[in-house]
Amino acid sequence: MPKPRRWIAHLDMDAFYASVELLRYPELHGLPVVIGGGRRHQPVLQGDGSRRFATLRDYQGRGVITTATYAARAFGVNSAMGMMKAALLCPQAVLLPVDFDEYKRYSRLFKAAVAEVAPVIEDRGIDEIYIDLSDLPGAQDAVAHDACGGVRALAQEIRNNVRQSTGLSCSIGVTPNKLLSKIASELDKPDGLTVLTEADIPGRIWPLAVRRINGIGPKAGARLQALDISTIGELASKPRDWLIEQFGRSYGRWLNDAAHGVDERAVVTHSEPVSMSRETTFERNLHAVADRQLLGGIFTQLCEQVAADLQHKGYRGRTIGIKLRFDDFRTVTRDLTLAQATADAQAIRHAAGQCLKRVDLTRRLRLLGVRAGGLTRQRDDAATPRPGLPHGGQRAGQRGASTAADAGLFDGDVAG
Ligand code: DCP
Ligand code: MG
Repeated sequence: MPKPRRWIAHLDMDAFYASVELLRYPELHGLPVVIGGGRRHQPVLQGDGSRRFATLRDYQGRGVITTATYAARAFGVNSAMGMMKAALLCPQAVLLPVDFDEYKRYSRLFKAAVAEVAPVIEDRGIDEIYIDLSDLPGAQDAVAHDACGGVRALAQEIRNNVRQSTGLSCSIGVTPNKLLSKIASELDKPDGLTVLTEADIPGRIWPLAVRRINGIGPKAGARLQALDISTIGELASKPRDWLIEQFGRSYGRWLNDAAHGVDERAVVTHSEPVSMSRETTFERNLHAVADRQLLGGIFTQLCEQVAADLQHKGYRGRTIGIKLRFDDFRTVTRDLTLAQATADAQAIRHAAGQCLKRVDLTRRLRLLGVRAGGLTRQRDDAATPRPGLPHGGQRAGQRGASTAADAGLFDGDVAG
C-alpha cells in the first residue's frame, strides 16, 4: 500500500470576537463594529426595547481594538489599532466591550464541532486549529474530475458542522502541510475554502508577500526587503547557500524550504491540562497547631510551586483547591472559585488559605496538596502577565521552610 498523501487543514474563525458578539446583537449585522475596551461600553437597553450602542466617535482613552467586523475593515480599521485612531477612519463604528468568557465558550464549541468530523486536531489558540485529514475515510478520493474532491468535501463538512453548532463562519486552507495551509486559509477569507497542492505553489503562493509565511516576522521581512526580496517567489529563486550566507544555517535553510512550500511538521495533538497541582507527603505526620510553622511554610511553598508551574506553562487557574490526607488516610478536598483566573502565588495562597478554614484540623496530617483548576491560556485571557516567581525553589516538604509569612495561618483552624 502506498503511503496516503498528507492533507492538513488550517481553520481560522472569521472576525472571531466580533462574530460572537453579532450572535447576541443581530441588529448589528453588516455594520462596522469593533471590539475593545471595558464594561462601560456595554449596550444600554432602552424603553422601546431597542439597544443603544457606544460608537467610536465618543471614545476617549488609550484602548486598542482586538478585532473588527469586515464592514469596519473596509474603512481601514484593524486589530491592534488604537481606538482613537480608528475613530478618525470610522467614527460611526459600534464599539462593544470584550467578553473573553463568551469567546472561550464559543472556542470550545467550534473545536468540538470540528472534532465530530475530524478528531486529529492541533489547538493553536482561541480561534485557530490545524486538522490532519489524511486518514479520514474519503480523504484520498477523487470526485468526478476533481482529484481533491474527497478532501474538499470533508473540509466542507467541517465548515457546515461549525456553522450548525455555533452560527459562526470560518475559513479553511487544505494543503499537504501546515505552512501552506496557514497561508491558504487566508486566501479566501471570510467564509472561504481553499485547497492547494504542490502544483499550485508557483501560481498561488509565489506571488504573495514573504510576510504571509508564518515565521517571517517584521525583522526578517525588513531584512528580506533590504535584499530586494518582496514575494515568496523571489525568495524561492535565491540559491539556498546564499540564503544560508545571509541568514545563518538554520534560518537560511528554513527560508529556502518555506519558499518552496516544504514543511514536514506533524499535527501535534495534545489535550490541554485541566489542572495543575503540587502535593507532598510529610516525613512524619504533622499537626496544625503543634507544627504550625512548618506546615505554614510548606503550604506557602506548594502555592508558589503551583503559581510557578502555571506561569511556566502559560496558564491561569480560576478554581483553587486543597487536598489533605489525615493520619487515618481519610482524604478531604476543598476548593474556591475566584472572580478572575490567576497565576499569582499570593492570590493562590490566599484562596487556598480560605479553603483550609473549612476543614476540621483536629487530626494529624500525612499529606497536603494545592491545586489550580479551571485553567485558561494566558494568551486567551489577554491580561497583563504577572511578575514571575523564581522557579525551582525549595522542594515542598523540605524542612526549614520560611514561615514568616505564615504566622497565623493555622490559627483558629482546629475544631473543638
Ligand atoms: N485578537 C486580539 N488582538 C489582536 C489580534 C486578535 O485580541 N491583536 C483576538 C481577536 C480576534 C481573535 O483574537 O477575534 C482571533 O484573531 P485573528 O487574527 O484570527 O482575527 P479575527 O478572527 O478577528 O479575524 P480574521 O477573520 O482575519 O481571522
Ligand atoms: Mg480569525
